[in-house]
Amino acid sequence: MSKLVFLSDFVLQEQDVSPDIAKVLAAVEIASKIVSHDIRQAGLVDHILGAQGLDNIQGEAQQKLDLVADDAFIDAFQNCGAVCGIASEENEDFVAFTSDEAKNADLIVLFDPLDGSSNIDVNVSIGTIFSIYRRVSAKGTPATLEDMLQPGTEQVAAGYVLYGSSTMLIYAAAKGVNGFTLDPQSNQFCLSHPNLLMPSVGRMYAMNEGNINACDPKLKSYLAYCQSDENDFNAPYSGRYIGSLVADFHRNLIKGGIYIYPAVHAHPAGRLRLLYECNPLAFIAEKSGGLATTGQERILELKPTSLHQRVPYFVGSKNMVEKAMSLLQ
Ligand code: AHM
Ligand code: MG
Repeated sequence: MSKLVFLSDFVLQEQDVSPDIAKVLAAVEIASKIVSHDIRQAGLVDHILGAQGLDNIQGEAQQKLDLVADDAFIDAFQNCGAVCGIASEENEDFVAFTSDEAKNADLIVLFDPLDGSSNIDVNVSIGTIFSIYRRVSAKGTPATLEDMLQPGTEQVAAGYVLYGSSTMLIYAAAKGVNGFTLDPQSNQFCLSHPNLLMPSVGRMYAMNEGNINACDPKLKSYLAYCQSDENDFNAPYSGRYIGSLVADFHRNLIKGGIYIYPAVHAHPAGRLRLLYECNPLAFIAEKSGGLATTGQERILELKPTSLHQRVPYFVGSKNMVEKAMSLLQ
């Protein structure tokens, strides 16, 4: 059997990652192992399953595990020595860390601590999504809102942890995308999916089709194309919608496919958050050869206007996203 390559060794030796990015990845490792462990015990211990009784800033019911994950990641970033501030989907405002070490740090992390939280109680895959930027404010001062509202093109790295049938960490940086699987025996993330490339077309489409009458009617032509014999495979694609973006995205990254969350009546600007969900996955998509747009514009070029901004989202295999866009014109 070939030697296992741990994430901690990989980032230092093969990816030429700066020491501060390595510290953030170490923080992601620590927090995601805590969350992964908690998820594996869900149902057996009290503090894991169910709603905790309050809504988050977006008016969505917070689950207990949303908060467990949020605390674990904030603690890890705060203590890693490389991050001056964070913003999380679960908190109304960003947090500028106050220690001298943090004020002198260079990195910002934006994250969704637990994506797909409506799936927590039903044992379906969920994940953590994160995005890393360099600050634009001066070192030695507290992080600012401007640091948080940078376009996705400024991301230095991004990734996600998928708590699925195994726990995986996907990490994308300038040189490409690599996947690591948490080995339960050693409790280490080990390189399992080197140099991931998203197929340019796949046989699967993911959209909440319950929304079909609540969105742009032109989308019906794209779904009809997916369901027809007239597409790239001359056979209907398969519909696959998990309802955890990170899990739907991961399947499409490996097998090829498209994920769509358009503007709908209930969410006129789209449902997914630009900073915590769309930008990091757009970065990973592009680094692996895929594409992410609003249906009109490239996601990574949007200039964020607020922390919890939502956008319509088309992400996945390049040819499929381009085809969907062509039918929306
Ligand atoms: P969350 O971050 O609160 O879990 O919300 C985002 C989730 C995505 O993971 C998922 O694709 C989508 O919302 C599901 O929405 P819907 O239930 O409207 O289909
Ligand atoms: Mg989410």
